[in-house]
Amino acid sequence: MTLQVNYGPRDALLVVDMQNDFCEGGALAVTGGSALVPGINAQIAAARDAGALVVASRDWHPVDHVSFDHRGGTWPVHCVQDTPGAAFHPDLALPDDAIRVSKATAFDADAYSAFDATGLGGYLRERGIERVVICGLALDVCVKATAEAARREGFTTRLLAPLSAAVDPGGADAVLGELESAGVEVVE
Ligand code: VGL
Ligand code: ZN
Repeated sequence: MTLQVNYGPRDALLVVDMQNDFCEGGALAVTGGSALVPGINAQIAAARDAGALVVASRDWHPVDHVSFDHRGGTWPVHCVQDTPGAAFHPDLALPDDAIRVSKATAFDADAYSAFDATGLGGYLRERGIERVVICGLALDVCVKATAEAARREGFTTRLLAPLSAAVDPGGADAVLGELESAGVEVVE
């Protein structure tokens, strides 16, 4: 599926958490995760050709992070800093000059949005970015939180729904509805 987005220099493509642990075979695998890679690579290439900024976030937890179930959290151990599971998917074609944003790096706090305690919003404004185009994983967790935060930060926000997948696929339609209500332009 080729999604036509007319990128320009005031756009940022924000690829959320395309990491091994969220893809098939990973610790917190999202069904359909790996299959998103070719389509996301096409968006990266289109964004880059048009002079848009390419940003990739990654979930980047310390060992014994508060979100892990053995610490009373909700998730299995995943995306531990510098482990293979935390690495970007090997086929993700991230240019060398793409901006990498690590989130949820504190022992005692989780963060689902790529804007949460990262300074990303201010950085994008400094770069003159007005619109954020979002894809990646997981639709019902970090993609949702990131899209909502992008709106709150004042960016025009577009979600490329076919280039995202949910931990709970049954809840995906409800998530898309909530995002539309929050002012996110959802491309289906
Ligand atoms: C995520 C669960 C836990 C995500 C991160 O990136 O969607 N999901 N941590
Ligand atoms: Zn996490």
